Amino acid sequence: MEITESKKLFKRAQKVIPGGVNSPVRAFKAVGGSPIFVKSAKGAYLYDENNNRYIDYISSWGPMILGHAHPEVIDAIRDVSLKGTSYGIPTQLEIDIAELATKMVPNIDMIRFVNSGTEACMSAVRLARGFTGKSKIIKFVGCYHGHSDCFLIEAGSGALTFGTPNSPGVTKGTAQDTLTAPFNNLDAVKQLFIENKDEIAAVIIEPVAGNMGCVLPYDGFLKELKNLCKQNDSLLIFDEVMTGFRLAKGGVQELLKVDADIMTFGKVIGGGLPVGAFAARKELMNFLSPNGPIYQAGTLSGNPLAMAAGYSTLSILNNRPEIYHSLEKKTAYLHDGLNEVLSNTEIPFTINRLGSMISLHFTDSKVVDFETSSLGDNDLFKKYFHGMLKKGVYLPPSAFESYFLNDAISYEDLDFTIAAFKEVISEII
Ligand code: KE4
Repeated sequence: MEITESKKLFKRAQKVIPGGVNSPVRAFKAVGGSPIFVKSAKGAYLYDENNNRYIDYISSWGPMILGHAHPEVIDAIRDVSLKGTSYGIPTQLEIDIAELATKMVPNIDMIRFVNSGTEACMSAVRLARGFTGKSKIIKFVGCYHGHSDCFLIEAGSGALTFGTPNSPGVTKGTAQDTLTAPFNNLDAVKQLFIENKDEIAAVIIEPVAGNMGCVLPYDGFLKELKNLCKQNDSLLIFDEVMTGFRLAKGGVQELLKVDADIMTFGKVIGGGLPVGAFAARKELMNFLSPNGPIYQAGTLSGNPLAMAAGYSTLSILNNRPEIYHSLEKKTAYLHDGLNEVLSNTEIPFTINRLGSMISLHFTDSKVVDFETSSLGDNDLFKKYFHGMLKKGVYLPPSAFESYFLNDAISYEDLDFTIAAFKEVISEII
């Protein structure tokens, strides 16, 4: 498979864009090699600059749940664009999507739109800190909530287990207010509440994690977290940027029947345009400016094009909930196919899956947190990734990512993927 045009573009890009990309994971640093450059996409397929076709298993890291260039979404964007692209003045569209989102997601009365998942999570933490008057937050190792300073913290070695920056530019002052615990480890969270009594504003979690591969919460873990927050007058923030509107209409709160205090969204809610959002009961949301004292703002928040793409996507999902069942069945079919291929080899593996999120880990350990996710054979993953890419299957270019199926993927595409996987594995062993 020739990717000469992408290689030329990557060289050009690196002269004027740091690393040649506008988001690091795209540069293929975790898997090596030169990234492909996409010229167009339609349905389940990506087309690179050499016109190679790939079945897409990242769906733009989640947003394209309906598939690329869905006609109804494109029409909605086109229709709105003819009336102008941004006003910085309220529009009916913002009300329409806010009413729809608060109808689809349980346990929220109000929602504020922003422009990315990072902005949504950053604003949710400020809302929790402002509402509780407390400073510290607990996050989980391996969970990613965007690139706001307070999240770029890794497990500290300090006795108080507060974090240390995992990026230059993040100050020690910021890090001391972020505590970290291993995912699925309730005792560690209990200990943090004891050591930081009355100081913790919120616990923020990806309720089904997608940034260490797909990692599921233990039964009862999320409910216990909610109880701990309640007992300590802290708030529970579900970062549903990945899971929101993907795992169910109402996200993890609907699927796993557990309530949080603040929900954050991104990806699907924007239908492929830059949208994030955070939502809660009105008692909390009315603390936000201009009604309340907690400031949060954005020039392009509620942008009409983005609202049109999001509203069209959510409307289709709301009116056709059978899409979720279809995605679940297709992902289970893929799971079975990958399992079948690997079960006939000596290769250790674990497959984690929930709904249309799935990840393959080359370890025989159960993958339940970042530590166990790190046990995967990364060299083997790189060979797997490039082997599949050459056969026209585009997987996430990192072992620490979830795959995201879109509803345009057909069973023929899944059979093609499983057959390609069988060939790649036989070439590797
Ligand atoms: P954005 O700022 O990238 O829109 O959202 C940040 C974010 C917040 N919360 C969760 C659970 C997320 O997964 C993300 C972003 N996800 C990554 C994929 N692991 C986006 C891909 C990228 O960084 O390019």
